[in-house]
Amino acid sequence: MKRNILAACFILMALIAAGCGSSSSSSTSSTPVYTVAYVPGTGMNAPVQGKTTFQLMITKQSDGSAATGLTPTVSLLMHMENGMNHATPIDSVKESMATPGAYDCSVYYLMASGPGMGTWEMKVTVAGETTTFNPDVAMAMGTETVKATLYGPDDIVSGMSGTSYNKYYLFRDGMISAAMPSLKLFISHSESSLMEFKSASAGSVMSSPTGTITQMSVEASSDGGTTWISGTDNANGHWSVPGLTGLVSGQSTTILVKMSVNSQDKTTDGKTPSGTNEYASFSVTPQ
Ligand SMILES: [Cu+2]
Repeated sequence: MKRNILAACFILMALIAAGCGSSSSSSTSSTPVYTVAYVPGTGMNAPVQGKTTFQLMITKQSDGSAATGLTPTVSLLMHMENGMNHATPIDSVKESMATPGAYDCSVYYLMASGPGMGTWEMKVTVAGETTTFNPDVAMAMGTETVKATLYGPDDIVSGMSGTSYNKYYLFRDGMISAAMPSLKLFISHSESSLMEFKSASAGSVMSSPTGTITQMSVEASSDGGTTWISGTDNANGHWSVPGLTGLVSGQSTTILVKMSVNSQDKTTDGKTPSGTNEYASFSVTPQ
């Protein structure tokens, strides 16, 4: 009896979470086996433009028990009010080590949702069953830079509407501390006019334009470009630049970031490096 009450409470909590700023619907040919609940973070961890983590809670419809050992996939598409659609970089979807039936997701939202902007559509597919949610994503607040773009002639794609670029998006990948000043970035290459993203690290294979990344470097400067420190490729688009100097806890500062891919220096305007187009600027406030 106690167990049933607990299970009922759990389902109710999951339903509340799923109803929080999102709607869900399932599409399956036969009776669904699983219930998927979207559990966004709250407070400091609420969904926001830039890096966002959240959980999916998956239970079995038969008895409401936690569904473990699954490999759910997540896709995100923004329906813009101007009629355009685009995806956003997804880093990982992993089963939680702590909570049975929970799956930890890490994504990088290009844009906030809302009036004048558009709606995010998230499809979660598990064992052939797809559940759709509409996550609310807040605008980034304060002075922190959440993302920047760098690109170059190698990223030109020619389409029906003329020449455009498949740019590299550099996202802040967590906090920076004054005591351990390491700038963390997640770098993703946009493909197919923002309908797809590929994490950018040595060995990554791009599809538009086609090619493998055989050389990539990321450098950062915290002294206005006098000293540049080489970053470390931590694979799957994750980069870190340790040992930045002069950072003070609680004091906003600008960190410049340079990047080259396959020996081409990427710039803020896609043109040949000359002066201030050579680096992206990240306004950061160390902890
Ligand atoms: Cu958008």
